[in-house]
Formats: sequence, structure tokens, C-alpha cells
Amino acid sequence: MDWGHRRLPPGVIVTEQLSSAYQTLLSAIEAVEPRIAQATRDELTDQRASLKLIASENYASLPVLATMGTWLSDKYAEGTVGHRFYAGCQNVDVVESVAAEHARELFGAEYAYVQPHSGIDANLTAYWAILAHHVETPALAEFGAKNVSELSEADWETLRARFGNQRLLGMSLDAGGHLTHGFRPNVSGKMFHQRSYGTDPETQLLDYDALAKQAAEFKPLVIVAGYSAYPRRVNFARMREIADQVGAVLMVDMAHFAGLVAGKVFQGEENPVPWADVVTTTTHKSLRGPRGGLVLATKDYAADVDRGCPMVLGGPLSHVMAAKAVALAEARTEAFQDYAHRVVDNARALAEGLLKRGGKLVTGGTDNHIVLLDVTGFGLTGRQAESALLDAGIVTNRNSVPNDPNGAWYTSGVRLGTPALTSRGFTTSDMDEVAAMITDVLTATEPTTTKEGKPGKAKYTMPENLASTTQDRAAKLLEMRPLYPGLDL
Ligand code: DSN
Repeated sequence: MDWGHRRLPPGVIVTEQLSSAYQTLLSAIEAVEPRIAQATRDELTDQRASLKLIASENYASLPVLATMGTWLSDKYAEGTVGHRFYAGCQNVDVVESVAAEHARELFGAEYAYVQPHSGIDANLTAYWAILAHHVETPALAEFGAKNVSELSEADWETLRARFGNQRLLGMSLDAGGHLTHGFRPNVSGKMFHQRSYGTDPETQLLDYDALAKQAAEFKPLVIVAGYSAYPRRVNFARMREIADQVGAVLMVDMAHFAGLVAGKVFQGEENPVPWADVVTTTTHKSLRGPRGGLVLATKDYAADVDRGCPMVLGGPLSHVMAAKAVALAEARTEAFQDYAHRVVDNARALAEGLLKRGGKLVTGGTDNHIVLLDVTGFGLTGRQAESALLDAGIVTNRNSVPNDPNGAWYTSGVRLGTPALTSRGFTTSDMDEVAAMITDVLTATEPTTTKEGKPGKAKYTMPENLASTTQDRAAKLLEMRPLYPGLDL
């Protein structure tokens, strides 16, 4: 059946049979707990009716979603393929092997571990694998023990102190790094002595020479590359060189841009896999898979990564590993490569649309899937801009900009991303209209003033009808690019 969406990635197009299968499933849920069936239907309605610009979100295909809803969920399978702590894991072994095979072949990795339940879990697995490799294994040899249970109390205390003395260098939060890259509110900041690298104060771009200098002074065990809100590509060959100069492990968190690596937009020095020791990712962002994580590693780290469950992970989610396999199979197609390239074209079009209307962008533009709009030029905080846009049917998230004067709660920016709208089939000219809508809303939004007469940080006013007229503009675009066309719920 031709839905007029041949350029969408595979799996988005539904058949009538799949549509009636979903209707039947929702009726079965309704019979048990109607509020959950209703919330599930309402979520589809809301997702269909809003312009989703959250850079970390996407729409998984229906085969990916359907794969999560099975009895694979009912099996415990702690351990690894062929080496489980429970009996009867033969089918989970198939699921995990197929998912890992797709991950290795898609990304050209020596080893893939598909069990992490989320990005944080993937990073925790990676950190403990690195600590096991570089701290625990040498200590066991030194103390003449095969594993930690053989250590004397004194040797165990020595090892624990060594774990606590390791250093990590990651990108700062306001430059676009992630909480799990060593920040104190996250366990990674409690495990490691941490320092952050930022961006150049003028260009807001990564300054590799400054980073090399900082690494030489700090001498970290781990350098973490990767970002959640940096709108540019990273040269991982240069990151490798910096890590090698100080004997550090290079870990890359590609959660945001895994789809652009899979889709062969990021190649050569922009593809982290050939350069890093360990690469982590989520599977649900630009990769368009189920909510989850995975770790890629060189052969050297494979045995250490395999200890993720039960060291830091609970029993693997077999139904989600199955859905990862389906999503990774989709990502190995030419259609997915086309999708990934359109994600970047759309981000560039969104950036150009904002710039030509006077918007100020962190780094002056984008060359990945993220656009970081500095909203101070509109006289707003990120929080006000996020809320005003949401009123108008445009879903974004507020985000710090480098050296943000408004702090991490109010912020000075909104982060925009194109993976989700590109999955719906949005084109570059659609993105120009989205840029116009964002500019119109933010230009007309005013901060309310404090008692002292200064602009406040949280509240705002919008002209009457602006929200509804913008929602109408959004509806025109969204009707042309339906979500799950043919899914009649
Ligand atoms: N929450 C994700 C994001 O929005 O980028 C990162 O974990």
C-alpha cells in the first residue's frame, strides 16, 4: 500500500492488520485497567498533535514497539549468552546474540553488549568495565588473588581506595555534556575525581588544544567524549590522540548521535567506534529503537563489559533486547541512511530559518541533529521560552548555554532536535515554517516583571490567540505528515 511516505524509514508504515491488532490489544488492556488504555490512546493523540522537537526523542517503528509487548518480558536471564544464572534461557540467548550481532555489524565494533536498560546503565557498565580492566585486574595480580572474594580485608581496603582515586575528564554540562559524564548529582561524579572541559568562549566550539593541555595537567584515567546539547560534530581521531598523549582510556557516549553513525552521516574521524576503547549509547534517540542502552567495546574490554549484569544491572529485559535487534536491523538499511542524512539536512534548515529571522544560535549553527537557540535575545529565559512554545504546540526543552547566566533551572536556551519530525517525513521547507513559528512565538512573548519592575525568570505573557493560531499552523504541517499513517486508534 502506498501511503505517500516512501521516504520514511521501514516499519513506520502500518498495514490494516497491524492496526486492528493494536485495537484488539488496547481493548484487552481496557478490560483490565481502562485508565491505562486511555492514557496510551491519549499519548498517541498528543504525539500526533504536537511538533516534537525534543532532540533526544523519536518515534520507533511499530515492529519495534510491538516486539516489546511479548512474553519475552517474563524470563529471568542474568549472566551472558550461554552462561546464565537461570535455567531455560535458550530463547533469550538467541535474542541477545542476534541483537549483539546486528550492533557489531552495524557499527563495525569488535564487541557489543546489549543488556543495559538505559543510557545511564550503559555508562555505569562502561565505567565499571574500565575500572575492572585498569584497577581491579592489576590489583588482583599484585595480591595473588583470582577474584575479589579471595582478597584479605587489608588488600580489599587498598583496592577500594584505588577505585575511589581514579580521575575522569568529561564535557561540562553547560557546554553540552551529560550528567553521567562525572557530575556530582550523578553517581559518576561520586565514583571519580572529576574535571570538565568546556568550549571556546568566543566560538563556543570544542577547543582541542585547550583540552589536550587540561588532560596533560589532570592525567585522567578516562576521557569521556560525547554530548547531549552540543550542536556540532566531534573529531574522535583528535580525541584519541589526546587520550593517547596522557595514557587515558577514551570512552565515547554517542547516545545522541548513534543514528547518525549508524546512518553513515558521521564517518572517518567523526565516527567514534574505530577510535574509542568503549562506546556507549541509548537506543531510542536518533537510532529510533526501543528505550534502552548498549555498550560497544574493543576485544580487550569485552570480558569486563560482560560483567555489567549482575554487577550494576538487574536481569536483562529480554523483550527490549529483542526490540533492539529489530531496530538495529532497520538501521542497517539504505532507507535508514537516507533518514539519518535528512535528520541533519532538517537541522541545518531549522538553524538557517532561525538565523535569517534574527535568532542567535550557540556556535552559530549546527552540523548534527541539534540546534541550541539562545533565547536571551528575545528577553526570555529558557524556562519561559519552553513554556510559551509548549502553549503553542511546539515541544522543546529548556537547556543551558555555555556559561549560562540563568543557571541550570531557568537557563538561557531551548534545545531543538530534528530526529522525531524527520521520522514523520518533515522536509527542509517544513523546517523553515517551524523556524518561522518558533520566532513568531518567542518574539511576541514577554516576561512578566518582578515586584522591583525587572523581568522575572519564570512567568510570561503571550498575545491573545497566538497560541491557538500557532497550533493551527502546526496542525497544517502535522496533517501533511501523519504519525503512523493507517494506525486507526
Ligand atoms: N535525557 C537525555 C536528553 O534529553 O538528552 C539525555 O539523557
